[in-house]
Amino acid sequence: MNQQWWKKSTVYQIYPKSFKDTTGNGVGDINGIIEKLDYIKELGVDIIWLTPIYKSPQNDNGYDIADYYSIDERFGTMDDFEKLLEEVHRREMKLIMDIVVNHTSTEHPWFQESKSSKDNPCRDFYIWKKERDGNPPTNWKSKFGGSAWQYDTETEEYYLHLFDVTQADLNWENEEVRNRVYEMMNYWVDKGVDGFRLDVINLISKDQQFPNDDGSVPPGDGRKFYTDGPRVHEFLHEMNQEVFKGKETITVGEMSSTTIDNCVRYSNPKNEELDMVFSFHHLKVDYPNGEKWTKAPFDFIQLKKILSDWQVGMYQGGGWNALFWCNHDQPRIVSRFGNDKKYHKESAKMLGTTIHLMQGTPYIYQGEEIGMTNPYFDSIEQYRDVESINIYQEWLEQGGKEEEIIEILKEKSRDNARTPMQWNNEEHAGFTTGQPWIGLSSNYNHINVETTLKDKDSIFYHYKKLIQLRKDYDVITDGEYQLLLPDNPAIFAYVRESDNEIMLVVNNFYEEETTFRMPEERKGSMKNPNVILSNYKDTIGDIHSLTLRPYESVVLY
Ligand code: TEU
Repeated sequence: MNQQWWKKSTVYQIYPKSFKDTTGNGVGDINGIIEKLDYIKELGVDIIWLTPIYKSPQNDNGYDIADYYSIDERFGTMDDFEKLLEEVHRREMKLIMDIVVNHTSTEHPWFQESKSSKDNPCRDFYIWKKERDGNPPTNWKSKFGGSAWQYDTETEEYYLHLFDVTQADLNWENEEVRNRVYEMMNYWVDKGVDGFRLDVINLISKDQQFPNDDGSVPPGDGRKFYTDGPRVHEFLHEMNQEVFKGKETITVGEMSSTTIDNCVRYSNPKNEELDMVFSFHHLKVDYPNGEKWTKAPFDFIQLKKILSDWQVGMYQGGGWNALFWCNHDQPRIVSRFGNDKKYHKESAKMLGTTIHLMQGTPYIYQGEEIGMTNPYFDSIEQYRDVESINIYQEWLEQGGKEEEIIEILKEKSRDNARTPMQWNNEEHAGFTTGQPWIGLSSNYNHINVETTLKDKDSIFYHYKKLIQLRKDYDVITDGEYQLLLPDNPAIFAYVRESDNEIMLVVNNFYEEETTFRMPEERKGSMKNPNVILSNYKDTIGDIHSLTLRPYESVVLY
């Protein structure tokens, strides 16, 4: 098998808690996934990524692992998992696990030991520090609000938690920690899993000086002292040698606030670190001045620039991108950069086309393929996510109005992605026969899998074509990328080109009709191209002047 078999593959992300419940307890489970494997196969994807299903108190929906070696009973048993793996393989798909090794749950036995006394052999598995002049060791902020340090009254020191207070950061400087992590990963590889998505993996190496983040305006949150930190490449190379080398695994690192240069290093095969990376800059174009908790339109020119810079930078450096709009932390893309009402279908397809025909490996998040939308929850009681609940409380404490934060959560909350998968138009969209752990969007009567599969013109079949195009046209995987009309305020157009192939992708990101005109220097580069994909029944005009209706998307080859 080709070593880089995943270059022509597409990944489907499952958030088990919201996928399919078979027990009636309102929480999705492994057997629910098994039940729906034929549906996933029908889409044409090659790889399934499962978000964490290990034993966990679920304070952050499984990203707080209490035992890396067992399956949380809410999701099923190890036998169920093994059955799932077998069924996935039987359908000639692959399965990758989500591994969270920047931190563990504070319920993990390592942490319990570590916390028990200063001379416990596991003390150094985590990052413990003394107070500094009556304050926490540094002024770093937790990503979920408040200080990143928590005081422990018994041993009179603070431990670091970049995320929730129940997610303690592991000390990667400790060799024993690293060895235990690799050993655990090998356990899953030996079981037959095909790879890993590595949670916030570029945060594992902290600046050992632990400096305060002062001097910038507004003051920093500390991220510069642990993002792509001093030893991160060394640690990932070591992990590669210990776990992945010589195997046909696929690895994707989730990279918080990273840079192109670092991502080239992480994913260029020569360095033997990871296979590909998720970066998030393109999903911050609606965070004015870096602020997530505000309502703002997205900056379209910036969106084009960021995606294009990554395309070019990674191509030139020999790195590899993971391509995505959606995951369990992001609002639904059709509600965010599309139009989830009047142009639901058109805009969902247009967005799919824009991202899938770039260079990299595309990821589809459950429900994206049917155009699931944000649910627009309007009361805090409907939210479940620790991040949303924390920001709501912080907002009120600081004198903000409740209506304001609710309006912001409707757009930005991670729960927007976590509502149950919409299978049909029966009660709770066929997700559960019980009470779902989180509410559903009211639009499941018409946006659901059953309806989508009956409609040959649905978003689902458009995604299916995109997946197939990547297999059929080498230029999608190998060609160079060039952005056209960078300053055009409505059109996202790019060319993919190799020695003997050329593909033009033209997308209207807005509701108003507009015209794509081929830039002078590009005229004549394509002879008699054919439309190979579109989201309208016909095309108006030709390659030199193309009329684009609302959210129209045309691919010429
Ligand atoms: O997310 C890491 C991350 O940095 C974000 O996408 C995060 O959700 C965002 O900054 C919040 O505003 C990963 C997981 O995907 C996420 O679900 C976990 O909560 C987080 O790590 C901690 O493990």
